[in-house]
Amino acid sequence: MHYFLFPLLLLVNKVSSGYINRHTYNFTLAYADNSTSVLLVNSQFPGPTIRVNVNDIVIVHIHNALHTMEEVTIHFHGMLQRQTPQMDGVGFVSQMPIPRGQTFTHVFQAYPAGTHIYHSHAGLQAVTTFGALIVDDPERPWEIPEAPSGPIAFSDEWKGVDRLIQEQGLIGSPFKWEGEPSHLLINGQKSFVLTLDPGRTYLLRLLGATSLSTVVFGIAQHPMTVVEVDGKLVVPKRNMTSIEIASGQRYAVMIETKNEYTGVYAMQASIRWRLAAANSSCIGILRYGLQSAIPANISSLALPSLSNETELLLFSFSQRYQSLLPDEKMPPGDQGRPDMEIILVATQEYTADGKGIRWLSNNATFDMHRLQNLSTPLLMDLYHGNEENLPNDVIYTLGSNQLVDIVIQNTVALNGVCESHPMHMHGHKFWIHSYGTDLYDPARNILPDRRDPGLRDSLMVYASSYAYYMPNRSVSNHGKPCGWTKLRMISNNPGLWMFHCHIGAHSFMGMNVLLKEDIEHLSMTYLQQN
Ligand SMILES: *[C@@H]1O[C@H](CO)[C@@H](O)[C@H](O)[C@H]1NC(C)=O
Ligand SMILES: *[C@@H]1O[C@H](CO)[C@@H](O)[C@H](O)[C@H]1NC(C)=O
Ligand SMILES: *[C@@H]1O[C@H](CO)[C@@H](O)[C@H](O)[C@H]1NC(C)=O
Ligand SMILES: *[C@@H]1O[C@H](CO)[C@@H](O)[C@H](O)[C@H]1NC(C)=O
Ligand SMILES: *[C@@H]1O[C@H](CO)[C@@H](O)[C@H](O)[C@H]1NC(C)=O
Ligand SMILES: *[C@@H]1O[C@H](CO)[C@@H](O)[C@H](O)[C@H]1NC(C)=O
Ligand SMILES: *[C@@H]1O[C@H](CO)[C@@H](O)[C@H](O)[C@H]1NC(C)=O
Ligand SMILES: *[C@@H]1O[C@H](CO)[C@@H](O)[C@H](O)[C@H]1NC(C)=O
Ligand SMILES: *[C@@H]1O[C@H](CO)[C@@H](O)[C@H](O)[C@H]1NC(C)=O
Ligand SMILES: [Cu+2]
Repeated sequence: MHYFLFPLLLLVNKVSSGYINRHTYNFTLAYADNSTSVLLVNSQFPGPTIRVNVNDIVIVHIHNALHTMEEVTIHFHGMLQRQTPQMDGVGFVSQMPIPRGQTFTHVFQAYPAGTHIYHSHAGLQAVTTFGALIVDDPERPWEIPEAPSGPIAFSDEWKGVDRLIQEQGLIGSPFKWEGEPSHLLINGQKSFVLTLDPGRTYLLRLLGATSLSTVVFGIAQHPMTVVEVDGKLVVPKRNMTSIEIASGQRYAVMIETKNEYTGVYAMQASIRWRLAAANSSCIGILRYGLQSAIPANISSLALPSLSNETELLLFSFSQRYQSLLPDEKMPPGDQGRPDMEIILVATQEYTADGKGIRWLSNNATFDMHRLQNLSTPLLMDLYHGNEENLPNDVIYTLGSNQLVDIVIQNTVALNGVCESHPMHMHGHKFWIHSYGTDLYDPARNILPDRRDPGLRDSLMVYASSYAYYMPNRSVSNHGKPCGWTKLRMISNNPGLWMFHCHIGAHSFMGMNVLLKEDIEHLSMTYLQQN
């Protein structure tokens, strides 16, 4: 057990040398149209964009203005929260959930630069409770205009389905599935129009703000050059007709508009890795200037060619993004091996009564209701050396500055389908070391797939067999291995961090673990607000 004598209210004014800018935002969380289904930030959808420079101090007052007993937290997805793990926005883990009428103030340093998101981390609220968090780096290499629309967020919509009833069904006995989303939305709209000038190069920021869907996106006749992945610079990947954006992932891409006075092109976002509802694709328009008339019949426009699952798998397994910066290269390890390897076997099982369904990691499920009776957040307990409330079956302990590999082993769900899981790690970036089909073999799968994989914070664990579109599915395959992904990270950020599936339903059904990292060096800095 560790005891810490640091004063809890350590006020730090200067984080690094030089003048620090502070930016304050007021977020009021309330239901749209007084419907408990749709929870919005400041009545906007998507929520207001936070835009600051790297290393600035961001202050966000989160006010719970709901008229029910629903509690909220906001997570700043992509922020490392170095020295401020208590600002990570996970209920019962980094803070108590914010009750009705109360305000919680986040104060953190914007780091690293890039394209990020903020979203609710409570229940399925994030279906509508999200917005862009853009951290500019004055030294970023591109000097081109950004799309005047601002960041472009993809999300899914369940028309006529109440979110609270969805939540009840997911952890109820019997289990009741919410159904697939009825539509994808682009920036909250079913008919998004992006107006750009002809003959220029633009930067578009694409946000995977979906709760369930993995999206492929493209714009007809406008190939994309991917320059940034989850906020990190990558070796530019040119001529991408479409790109895959899983829940929690972000991309910055460049496109060139053609030298023509008028032009109207279709853009399209479609669902991959799940059996999508009919017409759930979202078709938007790119037009050159206001002078370009949008045709009355949109379906007369040619659609972009979007990769299917086979092509997406091929890309991720063999051609994926690479780190650009020399100081962001993956360490090779000792003859390929890390200091520590963790294998997480993800399974789906019935609850003891045989009617409910949960997701498990190494046989332990972690739905947040397990923590509902806590009166202090687990991180605060750890800070005070109190480990008695820790859910030890879902905690993985990391030492100081270790090279850690984590393998996520996918298995076939109860219905015989192997799903894909977009896994997100709080407090970290990691390298995707390797991907594989079927079962991970620690003795053989030692070498990375490629040199210099990209750093990111949200990856896909693919279904490499028994996926929904493959012919040989059967419930008798339940539990069989069906693909794995290995990430590599350095444990250099003391804290208690969630590592979880970013599919809202899967996380709600327990697909979460906690990384208890270098608690010897845990500090919680409270940065000054002015
Ligand atoms: C936030 O709300 C407080 C209290 O209502 C107000 O004084 C302050 O000016 C607001 N700040 C911003 C940035 O809107
Ligand atoms: C919103 O819903 C609450 C609870 O159902 C009700 O008390 C209140 O009158 C409603 N407000 C409006 C403006 O409809
Ligand atoms: C770009 O991709 C398209 C379609 O995949 C291909 O036909 C074309 O040759 C590529 N262009 C370049 C310059 O690589
Ligand atoms: C999908 O769109 C087509 C064409 O607009 C329409 O005929 C069909 O009914 C739609 N299907 C659903 C399930 O909405
Ligand atoms: C719209 O265009 C499509 C493709 O050109 C055509 O099949 C369809 O009949 C048109 N719909 C209307 C309402 O004109
Ligand atoms: C994807 O498209 C290719 C042709 O480009 C085809 O061979 C393959 O079967 C398709 N895969 C799926 C899952 O539809
Ligand atoms: C999970 O439990 C099963 C049987 O109860 C056991 O065979 C298996 O080894 C366990 N898996 C892990 C990763 O602990
Ligand atoms: C929380 O407390 C209530 C009331 O004492 C109890 O019924 C429930 O089982 C507890 N929940 C957990 C997860 O411990
Ligand atoms: C059936 O599943 C197995 C196990 O993943 C796979 O190796 C095989 O190719 C599949 N067969 C067909 C016809 O898809
Ligand atoms: Cu999942």
